[in-house]
Amino acid sequence: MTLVLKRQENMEILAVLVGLFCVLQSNGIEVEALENGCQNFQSHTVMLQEQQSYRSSFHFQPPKNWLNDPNGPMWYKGVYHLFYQYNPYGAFFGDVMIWAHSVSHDLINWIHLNHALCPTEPYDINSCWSGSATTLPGKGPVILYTGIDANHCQVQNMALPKNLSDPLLEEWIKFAQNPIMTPPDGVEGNNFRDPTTAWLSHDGKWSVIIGGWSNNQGMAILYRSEDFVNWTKNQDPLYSTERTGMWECPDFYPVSVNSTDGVDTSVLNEGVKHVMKAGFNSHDYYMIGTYVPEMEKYIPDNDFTGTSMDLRYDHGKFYASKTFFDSVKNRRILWGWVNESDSREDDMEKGWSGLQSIPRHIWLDRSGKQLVQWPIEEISKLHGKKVSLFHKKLDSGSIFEVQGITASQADVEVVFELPELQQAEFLNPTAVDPQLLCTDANASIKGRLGPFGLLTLATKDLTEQTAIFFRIFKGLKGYLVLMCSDPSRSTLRDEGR
Ligand code: DQQ
Repeated sequence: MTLVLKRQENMEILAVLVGLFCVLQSNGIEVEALENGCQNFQSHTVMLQEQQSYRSSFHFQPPKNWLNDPNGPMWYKGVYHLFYQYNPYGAFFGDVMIWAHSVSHDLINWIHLNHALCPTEPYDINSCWSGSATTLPGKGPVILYTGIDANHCQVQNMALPKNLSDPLLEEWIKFAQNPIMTPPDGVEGNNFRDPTTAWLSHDGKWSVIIGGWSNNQGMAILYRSEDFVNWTKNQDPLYSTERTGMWECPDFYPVSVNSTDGVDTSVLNEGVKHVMKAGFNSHDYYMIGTYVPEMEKYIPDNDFTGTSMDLRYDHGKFYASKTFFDSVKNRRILWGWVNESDSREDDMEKGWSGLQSIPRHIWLDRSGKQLVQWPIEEISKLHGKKVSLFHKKLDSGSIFEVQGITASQADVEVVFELPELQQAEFLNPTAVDPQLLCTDANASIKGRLGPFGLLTLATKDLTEQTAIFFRIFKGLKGYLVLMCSDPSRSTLRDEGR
């Protein structure tokens, strides 16, 4: 091709070329200064509030469209960052998913920024799927994410901030040598995704796990690196099991054995145990155990069983979650995607789908056998009018209306006192699936002690209601409280859904 240009035009073109392709040094890692291409994916039109009667205002949501997994949560230079899977084209999971980006000073009030990562390159042209952020000591944050490449194969890519002095980290640059990991032998191109936050191991090398499925086993595929750029697959996964499906969005982190404080992801000492979380069958399951870096093995106290007895973060709508260590308040924070149950048609009509859970402080229970979670303390910023009631007697079959609350969202603290527990029915939780018990014995079925609880979002005639109810049982070692919700009458529009 011959370019015949006047001198001035020629200079402009040169300037454009330099702007697009110059090579930068960021974090000491060489990156390609490509425009991130997100200009083509911005979606700014905002729906009117009155059209959105069931829209949440406590939880994190973009102004419109589909949201799923939280990605790369972190704190940097005074600012909390949340990236998330987003479809810029509508309220449905799309063929082209991107990383949207929001920032906050308190994890409650958020500002939506321009999108961070969009499909532009052969290694992510069909979507930028989930991943995590790692802060390299003395250098700054790096994102690892899954790209869906031109052959629809899942590969792992890296992106770095364009300007480390920008606390908002508004612009991200993809690494020139992406992809940095491709599916290893034995792992198919659709079973290799969702890199975790990496950690510095005993030998000074970085470790990261990728969710996978191979040989009928769900697994945490382990990669190691000296420089965060060149990654080698460890011979064996950090953990694998035949009892689960493909692992999505794994998470791996230490928890303190004697404190509710969080610990940074690379901490390894006598005072911590390690949590391994994996998403499969649409739920997030976890194990507590010991990480043995010399053997590159994770040894859980109790292996996954593939049954309902496996530990779950949440028994409601909560998936693809991710934690991060908040160094400001020394705590570990859990985010999860609240994947609603509306139909695709309803989602399209309302113009949005999905929200992020209220961020939760998460720590190891004193028993060492399970995790404990609680909404972060900043949630008190959302509290408005307080309604208090004391000493109300609930007779069998009676309903008592709490007056003074007109909002569709309320944070409720309630204490029920039961005068008599002796008559509770016996329940052996290892023989009965409590989850099924909630569904089978919905809120309308009477037991000896329960159901009692709250009817939320109820119409005056109670034809529409969402029951949150409790039943008490006698267990093998004491009393058991079963907490359930019954969404079967939560909308009149599509009864029984
Ligand atoms: N969602 C992402 C995947 C991940 C899945 C795509 C989990 O990376 O495995 O949006 O919800």
